[in-house]
Amino acid sequence: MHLVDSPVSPIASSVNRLVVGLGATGISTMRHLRELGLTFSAYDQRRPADDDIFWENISALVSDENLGFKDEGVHLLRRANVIYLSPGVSPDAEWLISNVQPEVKISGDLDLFANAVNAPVIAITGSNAKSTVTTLVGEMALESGIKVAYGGNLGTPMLDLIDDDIELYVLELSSFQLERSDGLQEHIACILNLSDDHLDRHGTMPVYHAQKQRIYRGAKQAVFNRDDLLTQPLSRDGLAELSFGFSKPLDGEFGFDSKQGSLVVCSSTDILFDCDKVQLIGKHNLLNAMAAFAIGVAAGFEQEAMRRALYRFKGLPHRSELVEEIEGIRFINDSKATNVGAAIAAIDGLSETLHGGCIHLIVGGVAKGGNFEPLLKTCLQHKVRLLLIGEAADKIERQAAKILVGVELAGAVLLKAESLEEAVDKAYRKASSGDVVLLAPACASFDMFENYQQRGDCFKTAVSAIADIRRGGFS
Ligand code: UMA
Ligand code: ADP
Repeated sequence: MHLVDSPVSPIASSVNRLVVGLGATGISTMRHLRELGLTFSAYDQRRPADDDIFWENISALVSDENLGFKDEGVHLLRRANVIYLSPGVSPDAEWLISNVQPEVKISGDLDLFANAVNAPVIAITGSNAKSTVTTLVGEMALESGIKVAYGGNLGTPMLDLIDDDIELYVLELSSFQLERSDGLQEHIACILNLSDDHLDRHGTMPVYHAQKQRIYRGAKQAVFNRDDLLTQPLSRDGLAELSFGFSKPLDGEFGFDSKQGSLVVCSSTDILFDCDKVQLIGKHNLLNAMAAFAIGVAAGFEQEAMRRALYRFKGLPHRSELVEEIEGIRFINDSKATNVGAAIAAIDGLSETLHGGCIHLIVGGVAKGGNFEPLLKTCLQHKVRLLLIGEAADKIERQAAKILVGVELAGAVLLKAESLEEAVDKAYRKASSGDVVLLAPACASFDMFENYQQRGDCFKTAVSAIADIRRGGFS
């Protein structure tokens, strides 16, 4: 099985193409192949219910005999020479490997996208902050008057963005999308940060790191985080580089500085923006704004337009989102913190706004192979009380028992809750003015919720219920 550089040409008419995984990516891939006039079959391990909206989308795209599900569809796998694999399907899955020909080429929507577009592409990846930075870069481009389309892992499948009028594409790319791609050409590429994530799928950090590094293949310009060595391009042949980071910038770097007592972001000595005017919460988000600015400068956007877009950007829902302030306690929804690195960034980012207050951190869910020790160590550096929820609660408790040994507050530092509502309630009862109740679960949500949005909405509802009671004067 070949992930790259297969001798099979995907556009040859004799090729048996198969789209595997019929979610958002699979449907957009089929639409794209049809527009190119290419034939294909389609396969999914799960057969949607008869009344599922799926059937409305699919009937116009592929005939019944070229559509297969579960065991009845594996003959389609056996005859395929090129497979367009959806990001959620692992190329190492036993059911896939045991049914495909050894010479099959595994590809994905990114290769089709790279072949189809003529306009420049900005590609952004990282363990965290991809959606925030991609959206901000997209908004900055729009404000600069550029006809831009942005999406990818962010939501709109990249093949659905393609349009002849588009002058610039901004793509959020996941390790899953990069894993099965030969690379983009002529683009600006950025890795924002790298920490443990998706290790249940990639196995080890070096493998995950290698998948992320693929973003730099064929790029002209790399933008990376100089505080995070793993984001730096491993291969630097002919690649221009720009870095961003927390430190004061040297020549050609982006960083923080202080001007007349205010925190500013500079490139070398040029002031780019004033941090006080940014509406996003937390220093980690200022770093994200800096990364977006660095990408925008590399792409030649107008600086004044970038500032306008940045100053009005309030951030995406479920990312360090202030829900309510009740009796001086801020309730912040960071449900999108689905891994340990994100939760650490959320805590570190907030710490400067605390002025001695405590963070009541609601954490837990599906661990995805993550190790919570770095998060627990961060909790020790700040005043953090933990409220554990979901599947990972026992694992976190076990790791905490080792790390929090001897901590004076041990009994009060860690509480368990059966539900998110109960965790919010317990956190509120322990909190006092100046504290923050933070939902940053460091885990996926699937044990208790459909997705991170539903988890964030549940948090907001629980907080609103407390606010209503307080406003109504009940206790
Ligand atoms: N399927 C199988 N076998 C499997 C796994 C899945 O047959 O082993 C089938 C499912 O039955 C389903 C289809 O594949 O019908 C789903 O495919 P998919 O999981 O690739 O999902 P899509 O709907 O195509 O969404 C994907 C991304 N999902 C994943 O990477 C898991 C979306 O990112 C992305 O927005 C979308 O393409 C458009 O580009 C989501 C995500 O969670 C938000 N991404 C991860 C993340 O951000 O951490 C990487
Ligand atoms: P992604 O698309 O990579 O998941 P998002 O923009 O949706 O990125 O943000 C996800 C989470 O990442 C946020 O909820 C926050 O907890 C965390 N985060 C935001 N900025 C940073 C950063 N600079 N470094 C690490 N984690 C971050």
